[in-house]
Amino acid sequence: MKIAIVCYPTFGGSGVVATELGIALANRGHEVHFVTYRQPVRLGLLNNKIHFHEVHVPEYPLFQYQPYELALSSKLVDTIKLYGIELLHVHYAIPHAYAGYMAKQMLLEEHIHIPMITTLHGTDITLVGKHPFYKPAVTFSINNSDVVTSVSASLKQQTLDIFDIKREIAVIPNFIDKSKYSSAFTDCQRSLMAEDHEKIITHISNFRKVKRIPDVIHIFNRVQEKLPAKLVMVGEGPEKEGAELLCEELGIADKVIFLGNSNEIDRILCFSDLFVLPSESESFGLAALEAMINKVPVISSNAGGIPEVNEHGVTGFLSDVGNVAEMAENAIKILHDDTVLEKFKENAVKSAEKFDILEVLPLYEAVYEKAYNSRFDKKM
Ligand code: GMT
Repeated sequence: MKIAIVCYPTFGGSGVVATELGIALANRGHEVHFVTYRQPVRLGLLNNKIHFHEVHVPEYPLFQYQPYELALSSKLVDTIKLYGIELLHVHYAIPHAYAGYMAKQMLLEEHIHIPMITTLHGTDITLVGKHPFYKPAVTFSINNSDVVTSVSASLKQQTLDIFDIKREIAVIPNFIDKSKYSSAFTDCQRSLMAEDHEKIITHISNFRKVKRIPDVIHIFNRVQEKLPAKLVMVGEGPEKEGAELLCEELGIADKVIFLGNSNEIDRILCFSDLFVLPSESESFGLAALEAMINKVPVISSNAGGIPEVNEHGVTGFLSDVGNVAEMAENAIKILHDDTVLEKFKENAVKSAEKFDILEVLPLYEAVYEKAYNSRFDKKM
């Protein structure tokens, strides 16, 4: 099948999922066309099965805001016609589902029926999408998608609670590719980050408020009072500077390493002992799943879809949002004894394997087929 994928090309989870999905689809023989404003960060070499089409938004002084949706829907129309694309999969409702719907309508004028799958990722619903300024447009584009999927049962429920949804929502969880990890690294180069006797705690995110970055620092601060440890902070975002200051204030700056954005997540997770994700809201927590497949247990909040990924007492521990004292205690519970740590590591990887791409890809292929076969129906 020829599939166009629209996503954010950045380090955020939705872009990562869309990119990895596209690569997996191409490996299965589909022809995949990414349509976005920059080549997605996780997308490596392009080939005859993976194409990238850049959306250009020319600056025009009259516009205070450049019309990206307009440029995207025009680019979609052109790409779909030029390459004979059969199906459109948009990741993140805003503004991709809206632009996709406009492209669909323009193509219909030319008797081209292109089914659209919309995948909801989280903040497009729980933070941005529910804002009254966007809500009518988001509701409209969800209800006018041919198939809607959400990355967790929790996100599905939140979508139904917040919006007036008249469509079925299929839950298709995020995934990892376990074959990539079985032989990943023989030497993690742990010594570059910490002394042998120190434990390594890692946090990876886009450093937005919703990630509760100060909680990560406070949890680490409590842990390092009890056992020798380093904290590795990966990512960039508005909360980073405050986090650096907080480390100074707490006198732990020499134990915290801020790495910025990285394309070497697996290498970093390879030398990590524990992953911390205390988010205020999290539809799934792909970062936690990526940690788990790299044998890293997770200390997290119990927000949103995290409990669908991190199993309490098995792959790590869950606590109420903001309960840093309990999160620190649980972290110490895991880290203080190497036998306990080893058990949690084994459980983490075993549990993550349930989200292997081989299990999840057929779910997407099934909804693609359903959408494609009913493309002439008025409303599926
Ligand atoms: O976590 C973010 O802020 C980025 C955001 C995105 O849309 O890229 O991530 C969301 O989608 C990911 C992939 O489906 C999920 O794993 C994250 O949990 C979700 N983030 C939130 O719900 C806050």
